[in-house]
Amino acid sequence: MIRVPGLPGEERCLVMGVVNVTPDSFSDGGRWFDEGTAIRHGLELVEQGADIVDVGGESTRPGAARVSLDEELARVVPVIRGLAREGVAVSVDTMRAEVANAAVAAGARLVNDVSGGLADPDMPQVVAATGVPYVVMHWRGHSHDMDNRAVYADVVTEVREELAKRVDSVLAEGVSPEQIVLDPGLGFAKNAVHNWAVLAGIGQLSELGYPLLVGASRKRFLGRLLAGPDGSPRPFSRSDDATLAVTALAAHAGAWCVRVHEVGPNADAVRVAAAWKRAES
Ligand code: PMM
Repeated sequence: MIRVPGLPGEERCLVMGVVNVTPDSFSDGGRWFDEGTAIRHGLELVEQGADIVDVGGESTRPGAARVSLDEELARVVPVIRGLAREGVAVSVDTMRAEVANAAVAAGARLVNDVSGGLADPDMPQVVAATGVPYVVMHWRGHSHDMDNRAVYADVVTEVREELAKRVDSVLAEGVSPEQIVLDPGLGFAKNAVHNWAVLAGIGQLSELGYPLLVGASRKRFLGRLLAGPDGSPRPFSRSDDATLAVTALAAHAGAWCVRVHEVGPNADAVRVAAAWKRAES
């Protein structure tokens, strides 16, 4: 099992808490936008049981436009430095090599790249040089048109093949196999049917031989599943219990880490899944 330096070596699924330093993120945009609030929120997440705090400065919600490099750096670096100083295992959620580099220099211990190295050709080499764990997510293009790319004949097979290609590519750029974590990218160029198929296919994706990260928290497919009688999706703020159910099932299916907004109950859920698994063996 891959280790983020400084984490306890528990045999359970890890919990990554989300701090979006953005005015417009998927479900928490604007809430942690100033530096002090973002750092305080990150520390709260650790108190609630987060093993890793994921700091992002660019929204990836469907349709989102990109922010400039300078803006992204200004958003994330001070927050990462502040949290790292407190001993928090921080990951940086970025598609940009320069941001990843600055983040690691500021104390980040993991790079979470939703584009899996596709958005910035320099990313794999930068990650290789830092030696930190690298989340390679399945991605087919930027948020402004990713919904148009949600076309598959067999989503699990295609996600698996596309991730395998990304792995080959980042390995060729010098990333070591021990650094790699894979993520099927729920909601990224995937509709609800695709997301459920991918979750049910966690076992097949695990066969690639790398730890898996799952990011279902507050995503649109959960709101749609829980739609009211009139068909209107459940708002993000009331889909956290559904996230919890996905966490328990994903952890039991062998996920290495879940990325969530509401840490406390998810930290409980991964312990339940671990106890269940232990009793099975
Ligand atoms: N989802 C979002 C952002 N970053 N990173 C990984 N590795 N996996 C994800 O599924 C993922 C991510 C979008 O969600 P948010 O806007 O609520 O943070």
